[in-house]
Amino acid sequence: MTNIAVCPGSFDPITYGHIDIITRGSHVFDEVIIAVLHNRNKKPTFTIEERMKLIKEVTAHIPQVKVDTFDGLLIDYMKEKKARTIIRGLRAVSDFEYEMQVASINKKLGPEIETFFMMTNHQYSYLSSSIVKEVAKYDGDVSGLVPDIVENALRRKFNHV
Ligand code: COD
Repeated sequence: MTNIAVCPGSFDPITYGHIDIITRGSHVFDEVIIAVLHNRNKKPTFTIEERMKLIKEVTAHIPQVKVDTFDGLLIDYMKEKKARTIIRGLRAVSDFEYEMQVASINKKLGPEIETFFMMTNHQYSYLSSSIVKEVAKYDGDVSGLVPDIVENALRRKFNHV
């Protein structure tokens, strides 16, 4: 049986922190689906198409990775894909409370599905898409936080080209 895991998120945009857990997840599972949330209520910086294109480009070298989008409940998407594991990254104690709440509600909705937590690589423990956007907005240096193509996309988005 193929062991499929889903790494869900907003990825607005993808950072080296995300790439680190995706890469490490791909060493554990046969297939890792990066599932980008299509949240109609929230106004993301990058469109769903832009986010998926960036993710595909920066994960193209990992054969186990697929990129997809989902709407609605993650658990319904998991069942549709016959995936048994949700991959989540943990950065700091502050992530824990929220992640435990989400993992618990997901366990109630889909008892057969497990949440698999991976501790962040310490060099990315402070890294989030929001922090990267805040720096990029004011034309700060985001090299080392995101791949070059994401850095260029941020520059274009914030009119710094
Ligand atoms: N180091 C390690 N991991 C990291 C880092 C880092 N520096 N940065 C981010 N991550 C991890 C995050 O912890 C997360 O696991 C993943 O990367 C994606 O991060 P984000 O920030 O892009 O994604 P989120 O947290 O916005 O994703 C939230 C979901 C989309 C998963 C959630 O809202 C969801 O499942 N929505 C669907 C509705 C649903 O089913 N709700 C029920 C549960 S409430």
